[in-house]
Amino acid sequence: MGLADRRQPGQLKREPSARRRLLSRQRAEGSQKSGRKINRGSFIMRSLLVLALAVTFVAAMAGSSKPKEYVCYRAAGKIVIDGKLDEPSWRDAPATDKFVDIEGDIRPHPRFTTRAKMLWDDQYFYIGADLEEPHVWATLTKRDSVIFHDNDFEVFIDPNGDRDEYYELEINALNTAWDLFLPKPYIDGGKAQNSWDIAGLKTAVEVTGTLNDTTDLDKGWSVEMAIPWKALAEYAHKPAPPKDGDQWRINFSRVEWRHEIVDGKYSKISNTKEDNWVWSPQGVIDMHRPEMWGYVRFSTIVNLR
Ligand SMILES: [Ca+2]
Ligand SMILES: [Ca+2]
Ligand SMILES: [Ca+2]
Ligand SMILES: [Ca+2]
Repeated sequence: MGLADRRQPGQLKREPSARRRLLSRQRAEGSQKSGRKINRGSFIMRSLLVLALAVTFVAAMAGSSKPKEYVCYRAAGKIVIDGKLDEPSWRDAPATDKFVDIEGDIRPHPRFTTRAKMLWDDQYFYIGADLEEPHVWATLTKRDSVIFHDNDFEVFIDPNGDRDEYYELEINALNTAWDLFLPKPYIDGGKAQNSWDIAGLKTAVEVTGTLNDTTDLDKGWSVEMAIPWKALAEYAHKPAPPKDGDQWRINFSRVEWRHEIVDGKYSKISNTKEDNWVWSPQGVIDMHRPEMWGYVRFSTIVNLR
């Protein structure tokens, strides 16, 4: 999801509808009481009460999108980047909460489960993800293609959490990567630098099922990545590798398109919007709001059973 503008129209449409729901609720509350004789004082009191309820409602909505948190432990031994998250360190690494809709709890729960894990050592920041998916398919094979045009898994990293100078990495089930650097978010006039590559990046995908085969149902796919600290250090303005207890801002997203099968091949249903499922809800259909991302706290503890 590199392009913010493809999501902003949806956001603009939805916000007024939330306001409409609130207003109609207030009107409904008012009409239930319209039969009673009321004096001016109680009308003002009731208005204040409605206002207080509205403020509480808005505060509750804001509270529901509190950024997620994750403790990233050190890896014990070698992590082989083969797409299989079967090393002991992965086995014992905590899984994130299940991903939710990018807008949070106001939208339906994702149709398929997604969870991520993180690990680190002196050389790499490791990210693993499991994506439930009955139809694993992908088409893009060229590095730095617009990968979210396929179903994908996406990583966003802002080491010092200042909203500027952050990294994005997207990958599809063919293990094609799109890595880019954002000097600042699109809404602040930022322009993506696709030519920025993560030097030494290692990624792999494991499909549990069959890729691009429409005749069966799959279990899903998993992603395994090793991102060199050396590459992340470039615009980190923080130690990379991190120190014990350091916190970075990070979020993960998964783009999922509705498909149909045409002549035995997967194809996107035209004029349908993609689903965006994320770890830490953004509240709006835009991943490029780094202030909404989750927190990863790095620990020097090796967390093995
Ligand atoms: Ca592995
Ligand atoms: Ca930054
Ligand atoms: Ca690139
Ligand atoms: Ca298949």
